[in-house]
Amino acid sequence: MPEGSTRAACEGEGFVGRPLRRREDIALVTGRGRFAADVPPPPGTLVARFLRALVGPARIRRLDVTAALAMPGVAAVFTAADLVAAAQPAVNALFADLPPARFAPLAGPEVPFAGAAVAMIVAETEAIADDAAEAILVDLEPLQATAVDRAFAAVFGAEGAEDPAPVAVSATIRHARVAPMALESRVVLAVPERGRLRVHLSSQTPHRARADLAAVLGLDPGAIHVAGGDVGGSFGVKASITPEEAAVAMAAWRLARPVRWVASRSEEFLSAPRGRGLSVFGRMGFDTDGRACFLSAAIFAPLGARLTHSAAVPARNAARCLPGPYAVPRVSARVEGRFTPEPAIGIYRGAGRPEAAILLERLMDCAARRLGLSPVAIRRCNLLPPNALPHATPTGEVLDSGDYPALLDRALSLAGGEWETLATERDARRARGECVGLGLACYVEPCGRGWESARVAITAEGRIRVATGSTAQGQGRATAVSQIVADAMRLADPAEVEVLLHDTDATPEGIGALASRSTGLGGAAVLRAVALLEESARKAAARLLNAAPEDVLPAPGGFQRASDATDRIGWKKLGPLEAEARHTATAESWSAGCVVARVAIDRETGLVSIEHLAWAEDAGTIVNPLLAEGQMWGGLAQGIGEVLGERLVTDGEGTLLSGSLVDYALPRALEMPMTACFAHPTRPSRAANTPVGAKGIGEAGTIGVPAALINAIADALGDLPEEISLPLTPETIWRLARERLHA
Ligand code: SMO
Repeated sequence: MPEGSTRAACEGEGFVGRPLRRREDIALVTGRGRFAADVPPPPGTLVARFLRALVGPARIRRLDVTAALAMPGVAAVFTAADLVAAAQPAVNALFADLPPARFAPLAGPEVPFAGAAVAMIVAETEAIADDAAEAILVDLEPLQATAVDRAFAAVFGAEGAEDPAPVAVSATIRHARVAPMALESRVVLAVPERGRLRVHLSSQTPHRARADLAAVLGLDPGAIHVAGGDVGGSFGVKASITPEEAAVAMAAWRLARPVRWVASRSEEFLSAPRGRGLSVFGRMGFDTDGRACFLSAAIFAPLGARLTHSAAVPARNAARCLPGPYAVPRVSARVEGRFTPEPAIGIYRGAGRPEAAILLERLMDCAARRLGLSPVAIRRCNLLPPNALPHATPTGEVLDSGDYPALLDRALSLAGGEWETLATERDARRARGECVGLGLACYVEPCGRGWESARVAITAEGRIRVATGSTAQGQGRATAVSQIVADAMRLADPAEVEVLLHDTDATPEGIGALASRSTGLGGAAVLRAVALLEESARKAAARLLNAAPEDVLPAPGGFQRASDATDRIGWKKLGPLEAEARHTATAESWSAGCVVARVAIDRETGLVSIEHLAWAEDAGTIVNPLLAEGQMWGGLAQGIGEVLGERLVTDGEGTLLSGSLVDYALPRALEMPMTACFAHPTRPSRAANTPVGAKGIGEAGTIGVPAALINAIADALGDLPEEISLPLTPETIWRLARERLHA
């Protein structure tokens, strides 16, 4: 295994800042996790199976389910006309006049893409459902993919930012569509009971799922219970419900029987929401000493055949994250999103931030080369200094805090020295015939918009119970929450805190585990709830201590009489008490970082090995350095996948060619860096939008790491063409190496 190292920031007196082991892990590594597929189906549960169109876009000429319906053990067969959404799930209205979601539980009579479900069989067993699917007669007439509809268009910054400049450079990056690869596939178990529908669902947004299911089923949200459990990764793909999930819930409600569906990996490839796919064009002007004077960009986002809740987010983030950590006086970024004949394309770890960072960092390197500056020199010349923050960017954002030049220095020192030293070592290896490269990237990462909720209770039995709508998708949220609560309540051990997540009946309304917001905003809601609880607890303590409330002070584990520190009472004796609070962030916080990558390329095979990654990241207060490091490893793995291998490939007829893990090049352990060093600043820039001080870190690995890697590959090859398509597969690199290095 590659080695990582982390140095904890802000270790204080309490539990926040300490590398506590994840309370989640013992159950997870001993097979006692409780994912949606682990929930025992009640007796009489039916299984759902989808029949999918083999071609698309298409029109259904004929769909005959009579034979399937007549088979023993088949409870129902539904087609599009049987399952019509009562209302459309909400789409985040980030742009004016966004069209409706175009959400249909089953496709028909038009089939928007190959792989869309055209019928759903609900049967007693899997085997019966499989046989019934074989018995369905479907005749599809392939349609030409016609002109695609525009869903939104907007301009960030001031139009016409381009001026004559002594030096102007351009870059085009075409991002592949990728499969956000959660280990746990989509799973639904829908159980009608006592006039309500209990839905076990693998989701990162349980309350949104409740609202969306209620809309689609035409029910009151109170009639839906999205029930709790572990979630095995989401990465954006589980941030709003998919047609299949809605279809299963509808079937259970209609039939008044529990229905269960566990998506196969193939179904995830064929129909789950996808990530990336953006095409990004940029042009940037510089004066002769390397100072940026303008940046103009155009960002095109394919959206698939329907809109996910956050469909507009990647394009919007890609635009508003420009011009990154740099001072650029004039910026304009045009964005456009279009419907396309394929599964929905939505948010995926980073969601537009990687696209912005990769574009900027390519442009910076191109300009440096043109001007004869080092990659470090051109960045030092343009990075916003700490005293310039908060800084209002030309695209309308406010970078709140951070020390970007210090992050650059820190990453260089982790990499082994000044750029010139690293370059000298590189050149010595080149002289020996090796193909090696160094790459640098600086980036910013917006986090934590909106609100979160929490409820803190002391039960009659003396248990301390925290429930938050800010859920988890595997990050270790319960561990982080218990640390925050233990400090706020002066507890001796975070294990005293029970944490409830991911259950719409057991937690107050929340947004969920996404957008690098959950520790900061969810933690803030928890702190507010604890503060409210403290008030009522103090009154209860006064009664029990026979003291006036003003004569009662906080003490370790509870309260004490001001005049006599030995006269104490613990929290657990004060129940039952309960407090609930919401935290609404008035602004966003911006994490930032810098990555230095060193790669070696095998000219014979085009294989890239990542020899070393040095990564300095400022994510504000680090609640738990182990959790932070886990997020950095996970993010960088996905960032590496995106640069070196991941790509959904379809043939000219829309048939998926990379529909399995044999053909889809997910990064493996061997592709991970040989060594990686992580550092957090000794004085992190606390987030101003939450009393926790935590910014986001979960998406950082997909932002800075890919940009640094691409620059390192460019350096190894002498340069990259102005237009590149990701991923840079071994074949691409082999061809480039032959062209550029006359091998
Ligand atoms: S792309 Mo994320 O789960 O906000």
